[in-house]
Amino acid sequence: MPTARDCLIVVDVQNDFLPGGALAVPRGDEIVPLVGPLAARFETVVLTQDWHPASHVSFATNHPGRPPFETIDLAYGPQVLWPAHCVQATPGAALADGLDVPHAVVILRKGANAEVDSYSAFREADRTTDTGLAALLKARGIERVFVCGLATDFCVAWTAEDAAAAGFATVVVEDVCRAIDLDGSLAAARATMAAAGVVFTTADRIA
Ligand code: VGL
Ligand code: ZN
Repeated sequence: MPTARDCLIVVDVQNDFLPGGALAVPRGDEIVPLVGPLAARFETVVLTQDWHPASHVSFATNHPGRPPFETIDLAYGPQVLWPAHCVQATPGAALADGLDVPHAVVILRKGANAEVDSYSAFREADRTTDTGLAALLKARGIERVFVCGLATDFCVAWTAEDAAAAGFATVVVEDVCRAIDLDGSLAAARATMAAAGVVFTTADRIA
């Protein structure tokens, strides 16, 4: 059973990442009803929301001639170009209907800087700009972070890796995640997470 020193981060369970959305994660809808019962076991729950301006650097539409899902090199490293998604205050950016976490204490919006992507809830893709989340969790006495949500191989993975790097014991609740799986990105993300000390579990094991 999670204690007061555990927290759950629910990553990007937003309309644009569900089937029919702008950047649909296959079977992403399946996790929506699983999040509420999982979150109910945690006193501290953080929701994240991908929250981009229309001019965001990760949107293929902002790179004329470049198709979505191609990778380009930016000053801070490789960047996958995505279909425009989770544009601030649009219906696609809204948290999914049926996401039932009334006791969430923080909704962290990320990716608002037009020039830098932010898969992780802890820092932007330049790997330097801190969101302040680690300090917030530490101030609340959190020592272990569980992560679930969308997508396993991007925002969940980067969030989990950064949680581990920030000194939290980090656990990914794998059955309450779904992946985009672009060119082997899921297997790569699993390996990178494991190398960072992240461990994996399933919701039924968090009694
Ligand atoms: C995500 C790609 C672009 C995610 C966000 O939530 O995993 N992936 N923006
Ligand atoms: Zn995004």
